[in-house]
Amino acid sequence: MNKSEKLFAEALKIIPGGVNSPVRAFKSVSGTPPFIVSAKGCLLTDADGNEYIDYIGSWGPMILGHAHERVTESLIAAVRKGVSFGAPSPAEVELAAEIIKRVPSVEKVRMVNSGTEATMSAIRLARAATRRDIIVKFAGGYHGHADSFLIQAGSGAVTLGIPNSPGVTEGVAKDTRVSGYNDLEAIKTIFAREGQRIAAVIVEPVAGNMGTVPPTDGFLPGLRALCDEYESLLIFDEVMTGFRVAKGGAQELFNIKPDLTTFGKVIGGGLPVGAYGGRNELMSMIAPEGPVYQAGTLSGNPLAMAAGLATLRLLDSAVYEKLEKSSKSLQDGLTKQAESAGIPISAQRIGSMITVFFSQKPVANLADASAADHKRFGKFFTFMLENGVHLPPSGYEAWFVSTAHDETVIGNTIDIAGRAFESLA
Ligand code: KE4
Repeated sequence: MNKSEKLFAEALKIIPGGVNSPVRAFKSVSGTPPFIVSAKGCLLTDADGNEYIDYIGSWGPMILGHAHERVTESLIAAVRKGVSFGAPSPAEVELAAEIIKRVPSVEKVRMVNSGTEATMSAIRLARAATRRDIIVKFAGGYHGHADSFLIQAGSGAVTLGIPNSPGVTEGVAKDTRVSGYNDLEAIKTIFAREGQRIAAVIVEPVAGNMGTVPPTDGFLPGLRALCDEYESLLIFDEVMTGFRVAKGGAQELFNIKPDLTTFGKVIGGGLPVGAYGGRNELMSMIAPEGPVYQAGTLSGNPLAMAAGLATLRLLDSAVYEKLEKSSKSLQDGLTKQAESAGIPISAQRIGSMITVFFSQKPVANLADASAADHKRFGKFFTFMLENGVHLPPSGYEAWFVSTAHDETVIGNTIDIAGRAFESLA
């Protein structure tokens, strides 16, 4: 047994599934997850000294690559000043201002400790503001593991085949409706039937948890119009897309103004973080300004604020131009290699979020994503890992390109993928 295998055997005895988040367990691909001991730039190093080009990117946060000098310096400086005060600190105000500067629909923002906390708080606020109970989500949409969302959920839930988790009570599930992503007619039917009871629609403006699935033209504007018509709130879950797909997130890219937005990942630069925000009239309902209670011991933690600030402040337009170029060349290269190997794929991308579906046709929703060949993805994943490229270990996830993935790294990835596709032919 190598070191990762020994560590996994040990972990399996004392941690559920040997991991602290299910999707890391390689359940839908074969083999033992490498235990990572360090990372720099676009490279991961495991306990046995193997190096991998990393496309997990910590599931989104590492847009500047791992251990970026400026982020590391900010973090070390913050650590030296003490790690948590339980009192307001200047960095919280600075990060709130940075988010608001980039996202015009957000006038006030509250920091929390994860994307899950952000989305569960946003729907509590939406229910309070509208005095309605029903939340509409989309099949394959993943908004963290709060009860209301574990109904036909994506990411690890769909990967493990438990999109509807045990432990979620009928009482909770009854207030969640699930519609089809990119299917405007379906959600119009739900609204026609019970629109007066719908507090909010929560949507990933670019789905990233059933693989990368862009919104079709008209889908997001259609959701905006429906919410306006029935006075429901539109929540953009930008935990993954926020500051990832554009400087102002997906709402800038698609020019849609949601009522509430949730954030995570990039705004913490790899430290535990989440946030939710919107117009003042809504956010002023949050305690202690208003009656909607939400709290957190480590919310606004100085370390997460320092890493998030350092990251956001480096994300200028030039970074997004660079990411667009490198991610497009990866997408084009993968498509060409698969074509020459005679392997049908749909390489789908928005910005630096990309997914290769082993599918004859484009993937527009969860049914399409589920119909893709996930066994073939498993084989592809294993070939890539054995040849030094660590993809997310599920066909239902987005790969992330960082500014540290330079032309040479992208070229190497494409070459290895070419051999991987050949091995599948
Ligand atoms: P966290 O609670 O994991 O910080 O955020 C939940 C969440 C909410 N909304 C969106 C759009 C998300 O993508 C996520 C979390 N993303 C997954 C990756 N697909 C986290 C990976 C994991 O669960 O380990």
